[in-house]
Amino acid sequence: MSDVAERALHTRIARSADAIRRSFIDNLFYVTGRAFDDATPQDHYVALAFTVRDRLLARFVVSRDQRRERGPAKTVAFLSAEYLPGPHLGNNILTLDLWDNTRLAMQQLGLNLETILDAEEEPGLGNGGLGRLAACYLDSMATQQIPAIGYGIRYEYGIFEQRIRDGWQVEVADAWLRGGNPWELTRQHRVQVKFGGRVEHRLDDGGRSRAHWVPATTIEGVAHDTMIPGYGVLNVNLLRLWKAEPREAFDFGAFNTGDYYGAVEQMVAAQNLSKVLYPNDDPEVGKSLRLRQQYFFVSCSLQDMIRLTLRDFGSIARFADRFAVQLNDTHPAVAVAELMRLLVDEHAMSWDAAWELTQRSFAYTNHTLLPEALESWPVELFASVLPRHLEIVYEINARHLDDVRIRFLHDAGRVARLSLIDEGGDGAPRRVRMAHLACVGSHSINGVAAMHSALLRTTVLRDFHDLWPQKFRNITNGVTPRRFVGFANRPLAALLDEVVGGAWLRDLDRLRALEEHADDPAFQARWRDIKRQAKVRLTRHIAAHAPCGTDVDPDSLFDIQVKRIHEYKRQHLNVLHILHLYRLIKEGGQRDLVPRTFVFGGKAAPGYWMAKLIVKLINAVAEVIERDAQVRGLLKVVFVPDFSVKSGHCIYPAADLSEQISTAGKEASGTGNMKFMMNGALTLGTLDGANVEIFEAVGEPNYFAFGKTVEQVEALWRSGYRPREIVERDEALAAVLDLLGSGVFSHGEADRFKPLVDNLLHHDPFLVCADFQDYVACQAHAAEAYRDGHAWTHRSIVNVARSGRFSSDRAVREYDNEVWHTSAPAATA
Ligand code: NBG
Repeated sequence: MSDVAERALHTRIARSADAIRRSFIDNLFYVTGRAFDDATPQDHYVALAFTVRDRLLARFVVSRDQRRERGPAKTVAFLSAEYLPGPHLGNNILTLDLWDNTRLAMQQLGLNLETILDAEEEPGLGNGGLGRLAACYLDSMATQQIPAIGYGIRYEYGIFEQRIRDGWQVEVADAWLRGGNPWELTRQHRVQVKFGGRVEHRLDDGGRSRAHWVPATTIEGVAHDTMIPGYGVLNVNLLRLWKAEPREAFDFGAFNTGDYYGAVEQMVAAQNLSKVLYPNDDPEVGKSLRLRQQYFFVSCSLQDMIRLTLRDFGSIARFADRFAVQLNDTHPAVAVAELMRLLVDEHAMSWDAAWELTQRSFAYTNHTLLPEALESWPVELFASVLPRHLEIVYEINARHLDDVRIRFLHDAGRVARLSLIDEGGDGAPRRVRMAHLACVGSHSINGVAAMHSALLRTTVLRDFHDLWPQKFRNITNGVTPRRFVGFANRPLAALLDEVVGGAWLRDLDRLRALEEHADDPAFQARWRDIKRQAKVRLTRHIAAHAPCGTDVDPDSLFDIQVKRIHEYKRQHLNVLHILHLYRLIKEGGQRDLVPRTFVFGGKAAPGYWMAKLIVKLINAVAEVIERDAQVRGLLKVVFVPDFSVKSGHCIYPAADLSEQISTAGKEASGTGNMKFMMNGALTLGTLDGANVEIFEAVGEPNYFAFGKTVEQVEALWRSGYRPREIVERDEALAAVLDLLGSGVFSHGEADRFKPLVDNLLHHDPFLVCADFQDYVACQAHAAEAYRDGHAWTHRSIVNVARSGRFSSDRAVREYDNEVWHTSAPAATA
């Protein structure tokens, strides 16, 4: 931060504990209307949020002024249907370097900062890793001084709140806005978005055919901005979320003809667009509304970018110099057609010039190989919502396939595979393939871990790779160390400050210097003490929130798996191992096991029945184990309800062992694996996604690897996989499946988990049976390793020391150097 700017900040708004205390008391009164003595923790939160926001605004204004002085800069427009930023208050206090003074100010008032932070409801505007990644990238772009706007949807209801009732997941609506949102600034200008209707083609004055879209409805987008400050720099970027509103509160036409309710209905329909986030992995989502949501936010965002381009450069031809548009998966892929429409139809640009600009602007990140997650829309639905866009998609496709035919003469199969339209057949409808649209419209295509990018090239995007190998690259995901270590694990952060110096939070590679201390007994003792503190903290959280949450032993091995519940992530493999240990104790009388606490957390999509059954299974096993005196002290299973960014803060730091056990080839990257690693957990995992790179970074014996590799998985499928045969050969597995089917975990109701057992015996699509034996052996090996405290601590330190490359700072710099080419200053640190 420059001196001048620093002074400007200080004069605008004071940062001392005194000043913070005074602002807090003012805000408590003027914002919440409460006298000090009547205020609740929620009121304290609001008052402190405004106090911090005032200081953030001061920085925002300075940052904006500086930017204006420098002139318009190329900006990243990050288009994402999901963001999981987590609670803002604590992170902003840390980022603005106000921690000590704020804590002191609260202390002086007899208040506890942690209790206040705990009152914040986080914006759950995403499902899982993809949305959290978007939030990590915003944090890192701000810190790396890459000008950026994150564009998305301001869902009124985010991801549901998960409660556990009788072991089952129950979904409760997430009314995160009910207490207001101190962090957002509502902007005045509104953007119009059209839907449905028809297209007319008329000749313009120059005799050129022009399309005129006559929509059935028009609604408006209202921008809500959240400031995203960089750490250790003045720069503040924006998260701009669109809320849908009716064009006019009433359709006066309808009102005048007496159709009052019709008019109100339209108003409600408009607001529905940004009402609720769709859960992913859900086979039954209401598709039409989702397509509308995607188009809505994309259109608002592109119109906003065009406005800014015209404001700053006076010419739309400069669009690609003003914005690098990153498509976070295919959810915003309709942007390719929308930008073409805006350029050609509304700004009278020629098709070729518009296409050149479009391809120069867009880049696409793919986040999954799972075929069911690759989006496509029935042509009929697409036509009814976006009639003009369908024409544009057809035109893009015709030109694209002409190129393909020239390159690959007489290869009809390839043409069909590369087409933006899946022709359906056998009764299946024709569909628009969104990943194809994204690939054709972008100059860069990347996967999210080395292995995933390699698989993309050889599987789902193989034909595109044949066509344009130069478009392809890998950019391995990363996570922000500010939130996940700096804020979530303050004792560890303090130790790191002391040992490697404070710069590690902006330059995570500096942690490498920790390795010098990895064998130092005094240092190790402090390391272990910090881990234990974190475990005690999690123990308290569990006692307050989890069923079966009492008497967790902080000295047991904390073995943790938190992530969305999905068969490919194989929480059930973890459960089978627990049942195996349970049997060893019950039947073999084994008492010398390393005491373990298995912690699970994660949401199942409301319509994904098998995932919900797995949640029930975990809770059922937890309950039986809880009641069984024979295993007490050795085994404990806990399901932490409502896994979120917020609960993650106390979960990641507490882990000894991080479970990353997806079937090889299924997890694109994973990012929880990185958060655990940064907090000193050892990974027990398959060679899948970014696990492979974690393994490369730490090597043996600092990682517990098991399971079939991608090649072995493929070979197994090719040779005809028969799980039953494996079960017949593996006594331990057979016994565990019997136990599961016996009714022991379902109050004698033997059929409860039968679908799960049958699925494993007859299909086992994620190779749980094939990996079971190796998993159990690897787990036993990890437990043995845990007995040696010195060696384990050494490994834990090595994991943290080598986590530098998993910082999202590294990831966004790669994007910038290879894809976006903004002129952000070179890395400082
Ligand atoms: C998820 C992958 C994860 C990955 C995140 C972020 C989707 C579609 N994909 O493995 O499953 O870490 O994206 O890239 O949500």
